[in-house]
Amino acid sequence: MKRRTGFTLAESLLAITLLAVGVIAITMPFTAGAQNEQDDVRRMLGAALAQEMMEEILAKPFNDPDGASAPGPETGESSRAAFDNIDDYHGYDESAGSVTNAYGIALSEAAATDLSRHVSVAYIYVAGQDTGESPTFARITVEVRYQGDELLTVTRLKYAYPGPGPEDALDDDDNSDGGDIVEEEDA
Ligand SMILES: [Ca+2]
Ligand SMILES: [Ca+2]
Repeated sequence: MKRRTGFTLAESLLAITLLAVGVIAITMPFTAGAQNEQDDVRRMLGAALAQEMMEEILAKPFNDPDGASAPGPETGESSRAAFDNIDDYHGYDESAGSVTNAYGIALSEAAATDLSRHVSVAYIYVAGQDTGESPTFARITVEVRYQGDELLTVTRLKYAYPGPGPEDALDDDDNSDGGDIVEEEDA
């Protein structure tokens, strides 16, 4: 009878395979955990960026100080710093790498790489409203994208109390800045 020493090739391969499976099984939870952490950090940052932009927009008057305003900037409002009412932000986009705060300082966070920010503002009428009147609701949407795909979107409705337009205002005691904010956050 032939005396057996060592392992056959098949046995060695099986042992290597089992070891490899074991190593993968041990390593995967760690890499998956790190990946989840990255995703969480990015998501948290994205939420902060969306919120920050929303607050900046909501701090602006509903109506343009000069009167008529359409979604998008008016003549002379060529930069974000010159926006003077909510709907001027319509169509405002910051591509990846150029997300800046309200002071014009670019975000240098590594987690912000590949994040971009997009704003749309639309006037809407709710049921029962006279569509012949100036709209009193604006829907503001701030979307943060990661590598071009939606990461999260924050939407709010801003209500402007109907009242004298800016051209009729005699002083700063003007109630056109509205209230009643409804927020929908899509996570
Ligand atoms: Ca304006
Ligand atoms: Ca405008």
